[in-house]
Amino acid sequence: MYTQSMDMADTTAPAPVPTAAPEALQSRFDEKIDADQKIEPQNWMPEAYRRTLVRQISQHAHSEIIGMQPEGQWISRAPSLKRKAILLAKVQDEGGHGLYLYSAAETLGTSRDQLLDALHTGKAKYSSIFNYPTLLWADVGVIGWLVDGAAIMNQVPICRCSYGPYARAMIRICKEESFHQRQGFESLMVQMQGTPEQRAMVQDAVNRWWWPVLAMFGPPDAESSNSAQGMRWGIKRISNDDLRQNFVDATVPQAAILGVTLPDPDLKWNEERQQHDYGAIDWTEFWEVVNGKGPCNKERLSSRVKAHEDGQWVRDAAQAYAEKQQARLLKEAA
Ligand code: BYC
Repeated sequence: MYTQSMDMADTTAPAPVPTAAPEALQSRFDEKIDADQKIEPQNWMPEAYRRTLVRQISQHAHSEIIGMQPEGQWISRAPSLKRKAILLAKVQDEGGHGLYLYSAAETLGTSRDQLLDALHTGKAKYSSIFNYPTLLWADVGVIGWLVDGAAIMNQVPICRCSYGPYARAMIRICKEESFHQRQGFESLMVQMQGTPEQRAMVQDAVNRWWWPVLAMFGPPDAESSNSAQGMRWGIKRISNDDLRQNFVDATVPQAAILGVTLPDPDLKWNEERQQHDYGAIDWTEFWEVVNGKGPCNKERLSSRVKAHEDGQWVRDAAQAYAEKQQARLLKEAA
C-alpha cells in the first residue's frame, strides 16, 4: 500500500516531452505550491525542487536504516522477553520507514542502487545522532524518549510536505514514531522506579544524549543553507530553531515526571517569551560528526556496507526468480 511504484518513472524510457512552454510549466507549479496543492511524480517540477527532495528524502531514508544499528545492538541483550519483542518491532519499523522513503525518492527518477551507492561511498549524509554509541540499556529508552521525540517534532510537519509521495509516507511513519517514543518513556519510567544504580544509569544516558539530540534539528536558522528555499517550496514547514524550541518546551515537563535532570544549567522558563531558555549548543562538535569524525561514523558505515554485501545472495536469488518468471510468461504468450 505504501509503495509508490505505480507512480515510478520508467528510467529506461525517453523522458516525456513537456507539452507546454517552460514559463507556463513553472507558473503552473508555482500556483500549485501557493495553493498548497500536492506535486505528484507525473507533474512537471523544477530540477532544483527535484534535487532538493532527493537529497532530503534519501538522507532521511539513510538515517532510518543506519538508525537501526545503535538500538539493534541491544536486541540480544534486552533484559526481558517483553523488552526484546518491543525492541525487535521498533527496529523492524525503522527498516520499514527506510523502505517507504527510498520508494518515495525513487519516484523522483533516482534508482535505489544510486541512493545506496551514495550512502555506502560516504557521499550522502544521514542524521548526526546515529554516530553516538549506546553504552547502556538505559540508552535504548533514552533514544525512544528523546531521539524519537525529536523525530516526531521534526516529522509531523513533513506530513504536509508539498511532494505527495513524501507526505503520504510520513503519515504512516509518524504513527509508528509515536509508539516508539512512548515505549522509550515507559521503559525509562520502570527503570527510574528501580535501584539507585538503575536510576543513575538513566541519568547518565540522558546526560550523554541531550545535547546531540538538540543538535539533531540542524544548524541555527541563520546558518541553515537550505531552509529559505525549502520553506518557499512547502517542503519544510517549521524552521530548525522553532522545532528545537518546541522540543525543549515539550520535554522539560516529561523530564520532571521521570525524575531526571536535563544537563543544562542555563535551562529555565522565560516568563516573557513563555518558552524555555536553554544553553549554547556545541556546533563545532555537530559539524565534526556530520563530516565523519563522530564517535561511531566509521563503525556505522562499515557495518552498513557489510550488511549490504552479505545480502547480495538474496538480491541474486530474487533476480534469478524474476527472470525465470518472465521467461515462463513469454513462453506461455508465444
Ligand atoms: N545530521 O540547511 P539545513 C529517525 C545538514 S531518523 C546530519 O538546515 P535542511 C530515527 C543538512 O543536510 C531522523 N546532517 O538543511 C531513526 C545540510 O547539508 P546538505 C532523520 C544534518 O535539509 C531510527 C546542512 O546540514 N530525520 O528519526 O533544510 C531510530 C545544512 O542544514 C543534520 C530526517 O531526516 C543532522 N542532524 O534541514 C530513531 C527528517 N541537520 O544536505 C529515530 C527529514 C542538518 O545541504 N529531514 N544537516 O549537504 C529534515 O527535516 C531536514 O533535512 C533537516 C535539515 C532538518 C534534517
